[in-house]
Amino acid sequence: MQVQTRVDVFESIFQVFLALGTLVGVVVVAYTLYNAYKYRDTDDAKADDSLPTLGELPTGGEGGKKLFLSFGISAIIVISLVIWTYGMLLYVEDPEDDFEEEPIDIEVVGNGFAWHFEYENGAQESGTMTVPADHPVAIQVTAGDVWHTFGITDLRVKADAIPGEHDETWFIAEDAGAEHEIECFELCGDQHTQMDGTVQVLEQDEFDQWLDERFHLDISFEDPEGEPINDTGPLTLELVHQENDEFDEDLAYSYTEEDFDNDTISIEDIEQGGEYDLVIEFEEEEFETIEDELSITSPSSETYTLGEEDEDEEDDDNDEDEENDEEADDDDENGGDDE
Ligand SMILES: [Cu+2]
Repeated sequence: MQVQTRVDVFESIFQVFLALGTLVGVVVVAYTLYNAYKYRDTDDAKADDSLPTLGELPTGGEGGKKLFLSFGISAIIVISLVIWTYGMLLYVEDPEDDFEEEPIDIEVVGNGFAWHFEYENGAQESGTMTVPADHPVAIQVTAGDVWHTFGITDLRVKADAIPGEHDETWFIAEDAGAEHEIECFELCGDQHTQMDGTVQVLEQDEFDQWLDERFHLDISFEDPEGEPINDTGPLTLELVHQENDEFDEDLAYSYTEEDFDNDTISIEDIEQGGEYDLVIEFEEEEFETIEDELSITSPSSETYTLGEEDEDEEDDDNDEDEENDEEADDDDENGGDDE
């Protein structure tokens, strides 16, 4: 059996309610018009025994049979609707048993008027959520700052994003190549209307390839003048996941100068994102050993300067600057409160 998407479920609930509502409406209006015509004011009206008189309690005719029938049919319709709709909503709430494939887990974080997505393997994206077509996607929605609500109207998705809580929901995007708009459905601040994004739907094999390329890392070297270095002599490059012990596989990789191609070591083996320790040791040349921490969550390249100053220190300086900026902002806010 084809798995029902949220769109299918809500579409069929809407269609059934529309059809039944129309049917009931037509019957009620038609019967009203029929009676209005039947009991219209004519000269021979006094001859009709069944004509209701003012102040009389209607029996519904035929000893209450009609009344019983109409109440009975209404009750059956309403009760069946409630049971059927409740069944559909139970499916929407917890469809996992009906899925043929394991859903893809994605954590969704609303923060600073933007949406961020983290995949099971540690890959991260912002703004664009890439998913495979026809495959269930389970999302865990949270927020980093204030209350937001994650919504994809096309796919009938809406989930509260609340700091410290994870709201779980799911969807299936059926059309490969389609793009669906993501919006924030909670008035969250002055940039609320710009808090949007896109769901990009890929074919399953395109998605697998996309996910595989998340952790491609290019490492190259340059001299202090910025000229590429293509002859470093023998070297060993070790890349180890900082939480290596927590994974079944060994997430430690090593390379040598033989892996250089066009002055670059292209690392394509990584399948788990996260924080990695990088150590590069040079055997012959007088270059200093490079030690770095890399956060590998999307395709990236690193260039290390060999010789005098290394790029590490520059990076650290930048980080500090950012922190100082944030502190400055905080001070501003506090100042505002005091006034
Ligand atoms: Cu928001």
